[in-house]
Amino acid sequence: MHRLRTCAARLRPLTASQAAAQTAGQPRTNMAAAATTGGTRTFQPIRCYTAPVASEPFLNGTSSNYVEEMYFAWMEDPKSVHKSWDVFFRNANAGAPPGVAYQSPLGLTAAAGAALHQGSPMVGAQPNVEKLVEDHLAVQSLIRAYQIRGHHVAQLDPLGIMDADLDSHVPTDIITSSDKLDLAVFKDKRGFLTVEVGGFYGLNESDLDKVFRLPTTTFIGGSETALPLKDIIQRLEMAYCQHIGVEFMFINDLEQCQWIRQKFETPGIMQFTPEEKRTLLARTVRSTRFEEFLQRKWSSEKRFGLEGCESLIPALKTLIDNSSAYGVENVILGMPHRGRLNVLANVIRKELEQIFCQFDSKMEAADEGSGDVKYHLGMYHRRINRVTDRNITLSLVANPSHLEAVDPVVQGKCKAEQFYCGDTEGNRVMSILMHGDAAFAGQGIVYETFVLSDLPSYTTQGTVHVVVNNQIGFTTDPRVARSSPYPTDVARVVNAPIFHVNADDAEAVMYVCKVAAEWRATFHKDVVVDLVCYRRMGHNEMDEPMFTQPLMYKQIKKQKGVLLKYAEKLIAEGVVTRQEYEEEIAKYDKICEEAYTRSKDEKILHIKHWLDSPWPGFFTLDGQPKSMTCPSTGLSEEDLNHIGQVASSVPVDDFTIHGGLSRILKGRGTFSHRHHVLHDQNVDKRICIPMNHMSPDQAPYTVCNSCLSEYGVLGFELGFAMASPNALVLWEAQFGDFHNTAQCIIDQFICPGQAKWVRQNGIVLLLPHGMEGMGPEHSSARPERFLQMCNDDPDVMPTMKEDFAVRQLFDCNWIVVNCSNPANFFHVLRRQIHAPFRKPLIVFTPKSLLRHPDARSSFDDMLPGTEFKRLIVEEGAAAGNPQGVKRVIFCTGKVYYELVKERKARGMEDTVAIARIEQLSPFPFDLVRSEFEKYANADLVWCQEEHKNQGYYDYVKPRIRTTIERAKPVWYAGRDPAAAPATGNKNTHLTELRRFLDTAFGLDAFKDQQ
Ligand SMILES: Cc1ncc(C[n+]2csc(CCOP(=O)(O)OP(=O)(O)O)c2C)c(N)n1
Ligand SMILES: [Mg+2]
Repeated sequence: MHRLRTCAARLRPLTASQAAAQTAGQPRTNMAAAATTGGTRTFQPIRCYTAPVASEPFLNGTSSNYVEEMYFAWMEDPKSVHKSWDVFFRNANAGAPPGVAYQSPLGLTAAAGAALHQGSPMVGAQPNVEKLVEDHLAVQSLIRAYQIRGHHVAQLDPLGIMDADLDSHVPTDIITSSDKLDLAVFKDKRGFLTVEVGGFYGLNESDLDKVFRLPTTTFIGGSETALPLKDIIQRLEMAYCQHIGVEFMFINDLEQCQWIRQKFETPGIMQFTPEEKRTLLARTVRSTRFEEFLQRKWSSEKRFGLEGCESLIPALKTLIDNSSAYGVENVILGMPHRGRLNVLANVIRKELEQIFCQFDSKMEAADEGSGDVKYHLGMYHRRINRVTDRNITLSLVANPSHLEAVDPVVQGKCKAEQFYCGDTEGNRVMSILMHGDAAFAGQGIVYETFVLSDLPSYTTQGTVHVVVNNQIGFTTDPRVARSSPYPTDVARVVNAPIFHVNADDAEAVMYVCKVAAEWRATFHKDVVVDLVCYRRMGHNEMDEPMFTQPLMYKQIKKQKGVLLKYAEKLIAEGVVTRQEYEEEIAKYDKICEEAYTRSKDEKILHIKHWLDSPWPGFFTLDGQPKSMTCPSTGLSEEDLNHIGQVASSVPVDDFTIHGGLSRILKGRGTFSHRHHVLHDQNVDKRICIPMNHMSPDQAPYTVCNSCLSEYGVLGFELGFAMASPNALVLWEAQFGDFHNTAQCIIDQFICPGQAKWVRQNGIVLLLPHGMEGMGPEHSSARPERFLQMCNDDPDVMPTMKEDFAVRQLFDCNWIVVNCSNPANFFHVLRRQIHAPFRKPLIVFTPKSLLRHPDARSSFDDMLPGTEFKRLIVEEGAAAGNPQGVKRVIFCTGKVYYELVKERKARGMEDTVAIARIEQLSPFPFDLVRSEFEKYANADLVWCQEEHKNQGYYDYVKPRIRTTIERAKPVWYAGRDPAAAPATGNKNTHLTELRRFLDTAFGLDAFKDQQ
């Protein structure tokens, strides 16, 4: 009923065409079409205007039918209704706001009555300041409406069939130049009366010529401070409703909003020199003809072509040129499959023959490893930027199929490059991330990456995001693929401006990219360029899109490509001649043909030519480690003492630390990671990292808290570690259990990264692990999963050579350890950097062992000459008399201490030997064998605290069997198989522990199984 009340105040007869349009359902018309046909805009049928409902007290409840009847009668003949209704409908028609339209018949003065008879509306008869103010406010609101919602009306879809925001309605508060400002009324489905636009502000046709003062929050005036309403509308349309849709009004910073308004509202701001236009055309030629060339030569090969979004190439080049002009020297790019080969060829400038030869299925691989498909490989290239004449390094980070997974990796690498060149402001190094529309909207890692964007330890000072928004994801229509209007809405969370642009308008694309580069250089914040385009072919070139998108593809078949459109425009403008255009095409086609001929000479594929992050000087020239030895990882006592002293001191003056922490630093408590950073108890955010006070020439030591993300943060750290072999990068999961929300980084990058992309990586994962009765989600870092992905062969006893231990490391895909004492942890971390190559290191780290009195090491175990122990042999009584030993228990990690305690309690020190496998993978075949051979009369048990289908058992058992040539069984003592990693019940936990310790020390426990 409120709808009736508020709308009835603005009644006006419908024109025939309006009435027809409204019954037909109100889609948003294409404005260009509306303008050319002279048609009026149509509107969403149901709109609720919130005017004061009590203003027209007689319009309530059941009176609506009566009012309608009166209204329609009045339309036919104003004299057929009572004077009071006549006054009301006339005033409403004239734009009187709710509450003013109605006047009591008793209040009708003679003058007013006379005025009515002359047909002058009341509001017109009383020109007053109030109306002036109201109209100005209305115009101000209108300007603001364009700034906020103009993008909903912009013509973004090159196909003209879908709305980029998935909503065909025009916002009620936007008046366009094709609108009739006269008010209109119609009945909606529920019988309510509602009105058309214009009425929203109480403006009408006669106001169009009135001049309004412009607020300071608009730049549409250029040098003028006031404009007629019709010019205001037209300029707002030019700024916000053509081929660019700007979404920015959610940014809560006035300066930034003003900056954007100025870039898009200033009349005539989008101007290009003929030179710029010709460059743009040449770039579009390259982009387009590259795909056409591939299609001609390899029509049945997958390449995930760029057809329909050829503007991506000039877009990226514009971003890079402009960023280079602002001082950027190094750009790290991440992108999915779509148009990747084109980006490699035309943006990064990979030699074309290197790209073409990859289509030859008979190419032999020169490098070890499994390699990857051509549209996943990375690339690094340093060259001169032709436009700015400055050096620029471009690297495209290799990525897996898993969409968006590379985003945080790119950010990490970018951060590292900034770090190594001291670029704290991000003036010299930047990242560009490309996205598909479906993936950008759907993948959570996109959000996780955005969340990192402004955090002190993770910011890269602004990323430019470019979305290839072809309005489809494989076969999925966006209307069932996302809940947000645009695929880019996720970026709003960090206040990034979003520039939607119709990718068939080459100059509009170039313009938004210029602005995006300038935005990043000015504010050092993220920005999104949304290239609204289409996909001319199927998802890949083999796919038939008509099966699933028949209507869209009917339109696509008719669609002229961007190159042709732009060439025709420039020819018409006289910027190029048809002949010049054709010569440009012929020139590039020739380049492709010649490269194609050369590509046939390429017989061997070198994946290392596709490295995204070279490590100059780290390897020999042919990419091999400089040695196959690893020096001792010990340190002198003096150094150890010094480090210990500084690390447990407060090396700055006037710094108050927590009393409890003083106790810990004096060695009377457990030191843990949180104690690396000291927080002043009196000054907010004042911190001190003692490890940075070791010596003047030390390497910087960074400890960072991160946002609560595993996928994003681990990806970031991996990217950081990728940039250089000389940093030790460690990522710790709060509990090992949580690493699996970063599973994609582990499965797609860390485990197989070197095999796929030849790039090594020395990242360290610290995963707290141990069964301590803390329930199913705080107990297991899932060793079984990491071990299952190790590439060493369980059934082959390796040949033992002198350098076996290092060579084994060199051959593995990652190292998995569980250190049972601090010295071994110390050594394994130092080995990461002392080794002549890099491998990821997975460490199951202790929890209760941090406080365990026996889990200690003396300096002796860390002095020069000492090193990481892959296996710690039995050193107690049993070792003194091996013949008397009845059982050898192999184990790893914390359970060792439970076993030792139990053995002591049972008085079995002479009969049971316990050996700790500290490096699970690569497996220490040699050391296990010698430990086994030492105890000739012993049976052999693998003991673990984890469940049988978890932990290490499935990994170690076949390897121990291979080592001992299956001479004896490998018995199992541990928890039974289970679905969950641990019980949540403390008693059950202890009962399970007791049970498997009984098995481990019951010398008859396996009798029945023999
Ligand atoms: C995480 C993930 N899930 C699913 C897929 C399978 N897949 C490959 S391409 C694609 C569609 C991607 O659509 P969009 O992001 O819009 O990119 P477009 O191919 O349209 O350029 C899908 C679902 C994938 N590669 N990665
Ligand atoms: Mg898509």
